[in-house]
Amino acid sequence: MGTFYVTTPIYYVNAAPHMGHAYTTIAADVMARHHRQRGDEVFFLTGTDEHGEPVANAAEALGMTPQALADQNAERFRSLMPRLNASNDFFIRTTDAEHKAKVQEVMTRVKDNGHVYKGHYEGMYCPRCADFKSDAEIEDGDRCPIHHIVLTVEKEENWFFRLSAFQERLEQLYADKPDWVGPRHRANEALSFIKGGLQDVSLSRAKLTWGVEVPWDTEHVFYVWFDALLNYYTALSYARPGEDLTSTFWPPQQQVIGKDILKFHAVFWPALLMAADLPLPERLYIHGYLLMDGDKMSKSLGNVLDPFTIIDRFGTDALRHYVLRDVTFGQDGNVSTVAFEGRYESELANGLGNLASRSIAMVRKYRDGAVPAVEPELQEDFAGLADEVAALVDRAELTPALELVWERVRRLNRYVEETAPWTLAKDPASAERLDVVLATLVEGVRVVAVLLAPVLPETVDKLLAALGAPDIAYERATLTAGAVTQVQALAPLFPKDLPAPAPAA
Ligand code: ME8
Repeated sequence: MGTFYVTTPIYYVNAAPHMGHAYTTIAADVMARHHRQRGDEVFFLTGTDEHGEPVANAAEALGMTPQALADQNAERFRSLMPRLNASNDFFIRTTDAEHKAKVQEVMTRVKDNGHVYKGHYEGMYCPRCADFKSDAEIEDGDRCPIHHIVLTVEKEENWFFRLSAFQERLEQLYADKPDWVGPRHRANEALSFIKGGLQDVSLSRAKLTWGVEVPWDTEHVFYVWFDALLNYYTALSYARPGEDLTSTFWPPQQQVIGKDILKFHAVFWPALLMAADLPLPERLYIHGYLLMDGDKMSKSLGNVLDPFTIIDRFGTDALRHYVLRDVTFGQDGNVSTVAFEGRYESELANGLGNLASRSIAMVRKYRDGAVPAVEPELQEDFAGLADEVAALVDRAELTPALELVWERVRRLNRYVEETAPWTLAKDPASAERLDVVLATLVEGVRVVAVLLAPVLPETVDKLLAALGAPDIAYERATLTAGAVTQVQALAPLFPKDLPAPAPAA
């Protein structure tokens, strides 16, 4: 048992939340819930990134002030969290006064440590990424590789962060701790970027833009990425009123991001922390893109699968399960309503839902709801399962971890077919055998439920309530005699006769 601090990126408020944002949040939430089960003291942070050109430009286009747009859209992100059943301990907004003051404090230390100077810069810039692109990154001569828009040429006189000075220390970091970034190919990608030669990066913008004031030069605001990255650190100092959690939770055990922001998190971020004399995060995990029709889902590309629509129709758990199950976490993968409905039916309704309802129904029918206190079978199939799942989650391998559990769901459904309790029930001589089968089923369902609690929190609540065994502490994830003594009726966990989808607007 220890502490577990997990973060998502903070999302831009220039657009409404979409499935990509839901995806990262769900993944981090699963890790947070899993660690709470293991008895760790958990802090789970998410929030919104509210400064910089992406927001200022979007506000201007809408005829709003940046603050008004930020307030409006931050609220949409904040209200996404309970709808996803995200158990975040805090929601940071980079316009919070406490965040801004702490950014100024840390950046002043970076400057005092000698890592900041005034200089000139000219380069190709993407206003949507708020990022200068190196020659190797530029697509078709003048376009952003992510947004495919024409880059602008920007010339600046401003403050610079001496990133180049961290080249060796960063190479050493990757040599000493090759696992600090996962999956492995992303660590290699970051390392090759570093080995390609690091240039100093602009740290401030002239004050025309919307951001945190540079304390030693009030004509400037910090370049949004410096302000944004530091959220992971600043939040701990004011998330809990009257208490500073920094010494309890810093550094994070796990940060989760999408591959679009790898460079910032796997290169700039450790360098910035080194420059500020702060300990580095233990692990950064970089997941892939959810794709629709092979392209990255994003508001600006207009190809968005709406999480709210799915939640309204199928429930939160179905969405949580689908995104982690259908796309291997860490890789890119297509998502579609057809694939979603397929998984819902086969794994949730027919797989887990059917297993749970028939197991409980049989105990009620043949034993009046009383579960025989006998040693369950299938011990071998469940031996070591909880430890294997925990080891995978520790490496952020969420999809294989889920697969291990679903193997047991399938095993239990096969067990029902093999043992045919309805036949045993007809023969009084088979009463003892039926006791074992029923105890095995109920106990197997309980263990599966405990392991699925981080992914399907609502479903597991209902299921464990029906089993009268609500405890999801991780050590409860082993088959034991007598863990469940009496079952209650269970309404279908995943109804098949769902309301028709709402007509397209
Ligand atoms: O980049 N598939 O914010 P953002 C999977 N504010 N994940 C996706 C996705 C997709 N199609 N689209 C978005 C920013 N994401 C900065 C971050 S952090 C200090 C600052 C997820 O609103 C994924 O986690 O553009 C990605 O990294 C993040 O949303 C980008 O969110």
